[in-house]
Amino acid sequence: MPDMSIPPVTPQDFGAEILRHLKHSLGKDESHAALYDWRMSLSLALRDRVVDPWFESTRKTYEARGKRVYYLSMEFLIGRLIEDVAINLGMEEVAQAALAELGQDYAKIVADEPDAALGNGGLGRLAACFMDSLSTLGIPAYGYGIRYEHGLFEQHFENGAQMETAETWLAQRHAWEFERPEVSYPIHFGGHVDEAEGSPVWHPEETVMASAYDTPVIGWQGRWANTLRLWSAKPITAFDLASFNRGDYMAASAPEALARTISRVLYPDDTTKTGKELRLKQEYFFTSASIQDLLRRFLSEGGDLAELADHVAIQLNDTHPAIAGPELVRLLMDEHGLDVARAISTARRCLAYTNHTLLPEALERWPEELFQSILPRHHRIIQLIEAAHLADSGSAVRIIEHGEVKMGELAFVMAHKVNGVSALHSDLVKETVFADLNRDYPGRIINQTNGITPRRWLYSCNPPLRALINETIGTAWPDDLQQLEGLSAHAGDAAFLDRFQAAKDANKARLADWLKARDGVVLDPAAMFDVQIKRIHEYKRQLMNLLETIALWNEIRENPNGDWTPRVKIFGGKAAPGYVVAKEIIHLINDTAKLINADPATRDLLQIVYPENYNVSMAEILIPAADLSEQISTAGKEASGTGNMKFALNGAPTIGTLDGANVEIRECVGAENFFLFGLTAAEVTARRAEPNYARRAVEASPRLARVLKQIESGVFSPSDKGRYSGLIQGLLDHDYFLVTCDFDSYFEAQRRVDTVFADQAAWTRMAALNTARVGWFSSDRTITGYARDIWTASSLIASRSSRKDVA
Ligand code: GPU
Repeated sequence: MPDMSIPPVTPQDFGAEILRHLKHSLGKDESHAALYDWRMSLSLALRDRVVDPWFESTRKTYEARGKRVYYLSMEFLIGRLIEDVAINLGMEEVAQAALAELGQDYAKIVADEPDAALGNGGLGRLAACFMDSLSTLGIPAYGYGIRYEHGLFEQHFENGAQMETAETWLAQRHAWEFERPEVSYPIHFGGHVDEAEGSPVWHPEETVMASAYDTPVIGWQGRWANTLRLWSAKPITAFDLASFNRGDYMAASAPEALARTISRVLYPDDTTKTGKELRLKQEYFFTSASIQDLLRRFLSEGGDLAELADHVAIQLNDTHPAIAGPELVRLLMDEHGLDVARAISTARRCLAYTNHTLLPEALERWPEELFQSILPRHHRIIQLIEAAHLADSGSAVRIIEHGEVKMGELAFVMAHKVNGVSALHSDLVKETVFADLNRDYPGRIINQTNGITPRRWLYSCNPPLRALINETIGTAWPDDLQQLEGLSAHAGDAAFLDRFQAAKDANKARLADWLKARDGVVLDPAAMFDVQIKRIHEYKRQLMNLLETIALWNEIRENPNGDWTPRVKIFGGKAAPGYVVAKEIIHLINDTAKLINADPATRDLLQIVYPENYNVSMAEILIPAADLSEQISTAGKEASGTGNMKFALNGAPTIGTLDGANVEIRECVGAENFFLFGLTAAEVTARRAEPNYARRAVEASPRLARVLKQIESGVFSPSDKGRYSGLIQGLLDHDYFLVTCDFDSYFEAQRRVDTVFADQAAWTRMAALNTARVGWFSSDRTITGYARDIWTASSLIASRSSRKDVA
C-alpha cells in the first residue's frame, strides 16, 4: 500500500518527467539518447521525487528540536541506487512501465549504473544498511564520510593472479548527489602550537577546504529521508596565477593537486591498517569537517553548548574517526572557551564507538612523531585527555605508549558507550582487547548485533521470493521483518515448498544466464551452488574451502560411480593489493579451477567458479541463487559477519563455525537447520598452545596430507611447480588460523550437506525455515537498539504498527 506522503504518478506522467530531464538536463532528444542519457534521466526523475520527503523530514527535524544522530564512517559501500530509490518510493512498476512505453529496457538501464564502492567490505556495507534503516525508522540522522574520487579498485585476473586497476565511478556524473559549494570548512595540518600567551594557538602549515556533497537517503515507502554528506577536498587557492604566468604550469596547479590527493582514493586495506600519513590526513579531514558542520548546525539553532549532548549523538564507525574526540575538545576549548574538564565531559556524552574487530593488525596505532607532526594541537589535547582519564578512573591504561598513539584506547576513553557487533564478539571485546578498560569503566561496553536491510537484501534482489512471501503472509514484512516467522507455518506444506524451491531455481537460472553472458561460463543449475563471497583473508579461510574441494575431487575420481551430489563452488572477493598470502590463495583457486574444470571424469559433478571483481551488485545476484552459505572463519576472528545474514534470509543454510553472528543465526534457525563444524573460540586458543598442532593435524588426516602434497608438488601449477610451496610450508609451520585443525570436521560437515541436499524436500524445508527465522537480523532492529541503548534518539514518524492501527 503506497504511503500518503508520495503522490501517485502514472507511467505516462513519469515518462514525461523522464523526457523532460532527457531534454533539459541531458540536452538530448529521444533519437539521440544513449543508454547513459536514459539512465541519468531516469535517475534525476526519481531523485526529484525524493526531494519533497527530504525537505519535509528536515522541517520536522528542526521543529522537533530533538536529537540528531551523526554516523561517522570512512566507508559507505552503497552500490547502485536506481532500484533502491524506485523501490523505496513504491515506484518500481511505474518506472518499468514508463520506460517500456518509451521503448527502453529498464533492466539494462539499471545495470548501467556504476557501483558506488566507497568501502571495502562488511564495515562499509553495514554503514550503508544503517543509513537505510535510519531513514526507514524516521530517526533524524546524517551519514558523514569521504567522497572518494576512486572507490575500491577493480579486480582482474591475469593467468589467475589478481591485478588491480583504478575504479572510476565519478568519470560520469553522479546522478544522486547535490553539490554544496557553499558548505565548506578549512582543515588544517602540520605547523606548530604557540603557547606563549597561556592559551595555545595552532599555526598550521597546510590548509585544505572540505566541500560538501549531499545525497538524500530515502526510507521505506518514502516516509522519511536523511542525508549522506560526503566531503571532497579542494584547495584554498584554486590556482597559482603567478606561477602560470611565469610559465611554470606544474607549480601553478600544485595546490590543487595536493589538496585533491586527500579525497582521491579509498584505501583498499580491509581490517589491516597500514599507518600511512595520507590515511591519517583522510581521517582527520572528514572528521574535522563533520564536527565543524554539526557544531555550526547546533549553534545556528541557538543551542547552548552545555546541552550539546541532548541534541547530538556521534557514532564512530570503528577507530577511523576516533580523532573526533580530540577535535571536538579542541573546538570546545580553543574556539568556544570551555575548560578542559567541561570540554572532555561534553564531548564524551556525545560520542560512542563501535569496535569491528579483535585482529591485532586492525587496531589503529600511529607513530607519535608522525601524529604530532600532522596534528600538533591534537597531540597536546590527547595528553590532556589521557591525564584526565588516568586521574578520574584510576586506570593504568595509557593512550600514548611506547611512542604510539593508540586509537582504540582513545576512542574508548572518549566514548560513553562502546559496542561490539555480535554477542560473541562483544564478550571477547570485554575479555581481550579492552579487558583492563572494561574493569575501569564497567558497563561501558555493550553489544549491538549487526543487521542488514531487508529492502535491498531480499525485497529488491530477490523478486521471486518477494512475490511468494507477499502472497503467503502479506506485504507488511519489509519494515517489520520478524513477520517472516509467519512462513514457518507453511514449512510442512508441499505446495508452498515447491514454490519456495521454484523461486530459488529462478534465481539460479538468473545467475547462470548472467555468468554465461558476462564470462562465457556455463553452470549446471541442478547442481548445488555453494558460495563463499567476502574479502580474501586468511582468517576467513577460503583456503580451507579450496582444500576441501580438492579432497572431494580426489574422492570423486577414485569412485566415479559413487552417489555424489553435483556442486558448483563459487568464490568471490578481492584481496588487499599488498596482502601477499591472500593473493596467493586467489591464484591457487584459479589454478585449481583450471585443472578441475577441465577434468572429464569429474566435470559434471564438480566445478569451481571465481568471477572477477566481486562487488555489491554481484552479491545481489549471487546471494539469492545460493544453496549453501560458507561462513567458515576461525572461531573468535569474524567479529560478526553480515553476509551470513543475507544468505540465510534468502534461503541458503549455513555451513559454519561458532563465530561472530553465526552463533546467533544458529540459535534463531535451529541447530538442525545449520551445518556446524570446527573448534570453538576457547578451543582455538587452547589448541594454539599445543606444540606442532598443524603438523600433527596433517599427520592425523591422510586426506588432508594428500591434498597438501598435491598442491606443494605443483599438480595445480604445472608450469611453475614451486609456486605454492611457500603457502603450504606456511600452513605446516604456523597455521595461525587452524585450517589444518578444522579440516576434517569441515569435510565431514560437507558430506552431511550432500546428504540433506540429495533429499530435495528436506533441503527446501531447511532453506525455507532459514528465511522464516532470521527476521531478527534486520538492521531496523539493530538501529532500534543503538537508538535506545546508545543515542537515546527517537523516531519522528509514527511507527509501522501504529500506522496500521490508524489504517
Ligand atoms: N570489518 Br575493523 C570490516 O569489514 N573492515 C574493517 O576494517 C573492520 C571490520 C568487518 C568485520 O570483519 C565483520 O565481521 C563485521 O561484520 C563488519 O565489519 C561489520 O561490523
